[in-house]
Amino acid sequence: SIPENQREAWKKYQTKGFSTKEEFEKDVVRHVETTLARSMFNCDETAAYAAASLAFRDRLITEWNRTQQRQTFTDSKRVYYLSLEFLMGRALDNAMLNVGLKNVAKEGMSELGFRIEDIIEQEHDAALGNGGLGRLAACFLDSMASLNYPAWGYGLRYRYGIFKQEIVDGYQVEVPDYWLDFNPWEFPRHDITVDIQFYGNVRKYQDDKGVQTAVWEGGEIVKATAFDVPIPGYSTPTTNNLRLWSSKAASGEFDFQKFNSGDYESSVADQQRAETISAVLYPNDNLERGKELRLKQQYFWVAASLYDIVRRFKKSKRAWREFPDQVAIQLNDTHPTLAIVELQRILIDLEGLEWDEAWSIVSQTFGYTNHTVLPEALEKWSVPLFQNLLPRHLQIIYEINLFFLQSVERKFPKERELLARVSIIEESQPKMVRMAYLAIVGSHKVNGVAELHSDLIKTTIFKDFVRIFGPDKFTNVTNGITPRRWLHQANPRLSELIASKTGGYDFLKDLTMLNKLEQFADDKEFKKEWQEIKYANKVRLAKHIKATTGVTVNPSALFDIQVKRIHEYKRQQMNIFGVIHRYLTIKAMSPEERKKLAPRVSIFGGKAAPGYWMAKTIIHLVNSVGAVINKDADVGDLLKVIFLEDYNVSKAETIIPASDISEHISTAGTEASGTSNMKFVLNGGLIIGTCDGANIEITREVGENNIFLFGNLSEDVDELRHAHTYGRHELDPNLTKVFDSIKSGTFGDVNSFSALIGAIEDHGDYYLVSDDFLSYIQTQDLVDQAYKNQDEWVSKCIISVARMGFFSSDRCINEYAESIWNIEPLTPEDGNTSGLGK
Ligand code: RUG
Repeated sequence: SIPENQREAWKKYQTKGFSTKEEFEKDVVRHVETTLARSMFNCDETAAYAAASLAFRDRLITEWNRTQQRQTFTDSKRVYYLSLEFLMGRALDNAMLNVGLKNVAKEGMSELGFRIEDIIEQEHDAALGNGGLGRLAACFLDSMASLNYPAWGYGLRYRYGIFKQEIVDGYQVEVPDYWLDFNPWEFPRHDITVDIQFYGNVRKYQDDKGVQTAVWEGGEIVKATAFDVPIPGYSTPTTNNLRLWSSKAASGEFDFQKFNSGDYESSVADQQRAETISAVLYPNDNLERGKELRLKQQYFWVAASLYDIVRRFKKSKRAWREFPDQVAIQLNDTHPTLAIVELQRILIDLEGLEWDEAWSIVSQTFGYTNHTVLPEALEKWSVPLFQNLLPRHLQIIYEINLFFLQSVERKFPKERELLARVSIIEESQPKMVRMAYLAIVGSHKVNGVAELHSDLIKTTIFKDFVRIFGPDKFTNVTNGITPRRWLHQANPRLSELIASKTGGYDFLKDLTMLNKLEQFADDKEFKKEWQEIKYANKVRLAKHIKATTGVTVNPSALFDIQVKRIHEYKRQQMNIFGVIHRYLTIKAMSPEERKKLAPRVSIFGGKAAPGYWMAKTIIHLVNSVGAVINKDADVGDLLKVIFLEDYNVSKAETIIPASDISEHISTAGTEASGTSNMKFVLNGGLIIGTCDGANIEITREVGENNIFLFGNLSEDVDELRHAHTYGRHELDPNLTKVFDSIKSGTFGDVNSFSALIGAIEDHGDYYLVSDDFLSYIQTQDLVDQAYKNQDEWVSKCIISVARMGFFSSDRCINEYAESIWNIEPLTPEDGNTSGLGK
């Protein structure tokens, strides 16, 4: 306990952070002059960004401390969100808006001689993720803090996030993204470290009472160090924590003995090997490659996180059986599944609990979110690799499997094949550990991320498990997005207009309030303002296009956008084939017909995994088509094709508000949810899409008249694929014409694109491009017609935005909290921090 006089002194000098413009300026100047050792004479925009960020960081960390104290003091149940990816984007703008001091900062910076917009642009995206899965985790952090949930994120602090994409001669080139050069948003916690063990072997021995104990010995130790990133809630003092782990050699800096003996190279080898673990994010989206380093990353991160979680729980001195009342852990996909095994290991090997008691605690603690049904994305690890890297964990997995299979056998005694089907160990050559099955067996709830997806996992990949555990274990939580970043930050003018009609900015905390907009769907004045905002956003994007590609696009044209990871299942190839079809159609049109056509700009963006050759070919084709069409004076403004380099979160904030129509055109049943579909509609754009993922629920909310749906349904996919395999596959004639033009060399070297065409013509058209092509181009014609009637179009957009309330990640987090985590918000008034330290 702290004596009263000391307490007073602490309180008196407690950091509070600025709240007025003057205080802000004072903090900025202090940081420029002391932290950065510069002055007004050499403070450039980078230094100004750094100082402004540090001023905000000071504020955040004060609230961060209070939030953590409140959570500890009230001893409330916490949720831990384990994700290998957090695609955070930029922090400064978000922090300014969430704490409600952007105007203060804007005026303050202006008095110091800087434009806030230029300062924001200095920040490097924190790009610790590939795509939807990582961005979802970032939206969840924002919602958990905004709703005052006691929640922590745990991840890896990659030295290199997702690579930077450059387009050179139409091809993707990957460049390393060293984002940590200067990062004012993280706090290194050199005092919070965990030793993580790898390799070695397991010795079993019996004590005097005949109890068997396993000891994991030998091998290699790597040190995990914590780096904390404050996560400010919107319009609340709650500031949560994202803890990222960084790896270092446990033995210190380097081997001095080797160094002294002149063996310089191997003196640093241990250090380098250890640092490799958190060095780089695997750049695959929806693909697992089974590399040892990836498994090492997974164990390193979950072991450090669990050590931390258990250490925090043990401070409360509660009995172990209370663990699930205090701790909920959500597994973002199967990447953190080892956490299940690690907790069981801690409880039985280190804490001495009986297997059954331990297992009951473990399985009540975890929830597992599945994000894909694609077979290539379902994680499996080879047993020999596991045996070598994590020998004790493999034993525990075998034991978990044994008890699980015994229970299945008791329930379904006559079904031998069922046992093989659901076994966590696949009897292949080599044997494999099926991580999704382990995640299901070790969790109390399993959820999919959109209704169709959650139904599909129950009827396909996890069908047997529904029989075994019953349907209640499986649930759906449809994804959501944070309206703070994806409306207020990305589209401030639209946010302001909405606020003017809905009674202030409360809609950012309760997105269902958007429904008040529906009454303005026919309001002339309102529609005019709405259109002006969209146009201004398109002008902003047109400028970006000009600056980055040199191509001039007309902001009055229909902006048709598909930005997301490049993947065959997402079907960017169908989009570009559609563009070629449009080009050929325009070329064949009379001048009179051309006059009736709505000019279009087809915009693509997204990264291909470096080893995904077909995806890279799609990028090459888009660029090759653009190079021809954009130079064709005969076509002029009627059609332009743009590939935007290096799509990332901050670019998305410029691109998404500028869309008229966006494309979400995956083969039905393949896109688990999609979240950019929600972002585009929230920003007043319409969608052309398939009946897939969250498109289905978006349709239900906005109404069928306000979305352009096309294509085969997921229930027809198997039959169509079967038909292709057995030779009844006739290509759509429109697509054949497109292929003919590519084959004739219209878009450059024919051979470059032969695999792309071959996949459809000769190899079964797995993604059903040909089957959906006619429906796609016909629906694009409907888009053209609809766009010509601007008055109706704008009404559709307003009605759609008004009905998007459901897709807030706040709704989503409340569902997780209630139906999976069983946690309550801890609002700042709840926590009486005055007795802290007593
Ligand atoms: O592909 C899915 C998206 O459909 C989904 O919206 C997103 C968030 O739930 O997750 C994506 N995903 C799935 N990313 N990686 C995987 C498989 O590991």
